Amino acid sequence: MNSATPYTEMTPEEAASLIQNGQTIGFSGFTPAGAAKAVSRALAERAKAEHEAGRPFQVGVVTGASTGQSLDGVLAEADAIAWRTPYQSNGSLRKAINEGRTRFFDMHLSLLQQWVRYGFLGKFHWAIVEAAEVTPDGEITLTSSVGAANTFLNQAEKVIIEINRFHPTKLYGLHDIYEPEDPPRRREIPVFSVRQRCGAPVVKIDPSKIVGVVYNDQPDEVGGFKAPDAIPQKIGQNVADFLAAEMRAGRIPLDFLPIQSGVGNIANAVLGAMGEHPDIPAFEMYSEVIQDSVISLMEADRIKFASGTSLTIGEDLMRKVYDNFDFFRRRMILRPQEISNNPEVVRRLGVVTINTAIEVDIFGNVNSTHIMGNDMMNGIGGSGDFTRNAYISIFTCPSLAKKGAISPIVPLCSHLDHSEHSVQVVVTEQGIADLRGKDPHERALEIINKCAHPDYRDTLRGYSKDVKGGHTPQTLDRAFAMHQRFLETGSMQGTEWGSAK
Ligand code: 0RQ
Repeated sequence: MNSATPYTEMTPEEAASLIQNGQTIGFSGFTPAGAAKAVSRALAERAKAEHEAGRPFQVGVVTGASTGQSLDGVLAEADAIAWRTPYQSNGSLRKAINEGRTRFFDMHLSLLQQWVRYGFLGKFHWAIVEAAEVTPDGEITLTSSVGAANTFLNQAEKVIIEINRFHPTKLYGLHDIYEPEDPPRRREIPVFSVRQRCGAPVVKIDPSKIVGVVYNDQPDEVGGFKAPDAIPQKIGQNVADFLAAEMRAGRIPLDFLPIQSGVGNIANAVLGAMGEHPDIPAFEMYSEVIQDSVISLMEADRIKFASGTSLTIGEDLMRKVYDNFDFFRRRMILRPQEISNNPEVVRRLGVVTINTAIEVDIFGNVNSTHIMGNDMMNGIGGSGDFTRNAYISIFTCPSLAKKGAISPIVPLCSHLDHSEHSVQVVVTEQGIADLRGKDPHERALEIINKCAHPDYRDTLRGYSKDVKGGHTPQTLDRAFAMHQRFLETGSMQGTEWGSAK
């Protein structure tokens, strides 16, 4: 026991020794803010030792979303993950998934917590959660994310808390923890404005479930952003111009609407361009990830408030936020992912959603997750939660990938995440395709002429040239000819259609 709390203080190794082969663990962590890091490292070492002794050792790993090297990375490298859900982005784990060594199933992030409560994912033996503080009566102040941590803490049989001293206890009050009732007793989610709180600042659990507390001081493993190069900047400019034009046309209110933006360099550039646009007023975000550009736009008073589930910012910026926390505390809320991504709330608040696609087809279907139909990239994340329920849904991507060998605009997506019914606007550095109110023929022309790279426009136009009749000018035996050409030659350039069979 330690003098400050009634909990047993453990080393990460002692905590890891309690976990058994075949058990399921809910870890805190979201892109990869607030991820548990110490026990997972020790667990990877334990798995390696067990494997060397000829014994099987693998666990089920469930998180909020992606985590860093200290969780997904080391566990995947130790071949310790039997199955995993939802979103991930670690290279070693991606390899294990695509080689069939780890079973991965992809989920909408807003569904995860209720699936855990409904029992759809089986029993949760452990919750391993990073915290800034835990009181003797079981009140837990989380760190830089909420994700699904509150549900793991409530549902798991046993709990290990990683107190991370990098994060100050003054984080108390940043989080808004609300867990809805399950059907048929569920009521409306009581969030009627971006900044409205509806829950508690802490997760409260039965303290007798906490079998140990581990101490750590490692910051979040958040990758840095590249200074945006010309292509993401132009995409960002196009999105900002589109939204300003929608406002001028009276289709977005003059006091604007909340914005959701995905993760990555394009998303960062889009927010930067919106922040600089003279016609876009200071706005609010109802998003899942609060990333680097949001912080500088808050300081410049261009973003008034951000509601998310994670504060995914680099170490230096995080120190700056903590140094000036009175300023930021008044401008941010971190909520559970089932609330930050909640379809009901997204639809109610009128969120304008901006996400990045891997592939978009000429009819407006989007692939966010797979490379050439086979390999998993990261997962659908929250893109489906937001897109399907958006006021306006926007997808961005560059018009070329892999130095021009790939056109992300294709005749038919090699995997489908968002259908033409949910996708309203596509933006590349070439231009803006507004698909609203257009039939499949019009959509195809709009996307090819406005968004495809000029090097691929004739090829894409040729795809439908022989189609006679039908509502959608699709030719099944040619639909993947561009992909096939890439797989055979290393480039989609020079795809020829031949005559349709
Ligand atoms: O590969 O790094 O080897 O060159 O895909 O592409 O352009 O670096 O873009 O990092 O923004 O990721 C969709 C994956 C984009 C991400 C995706 C290759 C490309 C590169 C990555 P290299 P970029 P980003 C909220 C919203 C789904 C979840 C989501 C994502 C690599 O945004 O995971 O939206 N989204 N969540 O070269 C083959 C193509 C390609 C291609 C790109 N057509 N074919 N390779 N690449 N297009 C956040 C959360 O939910 C947590």
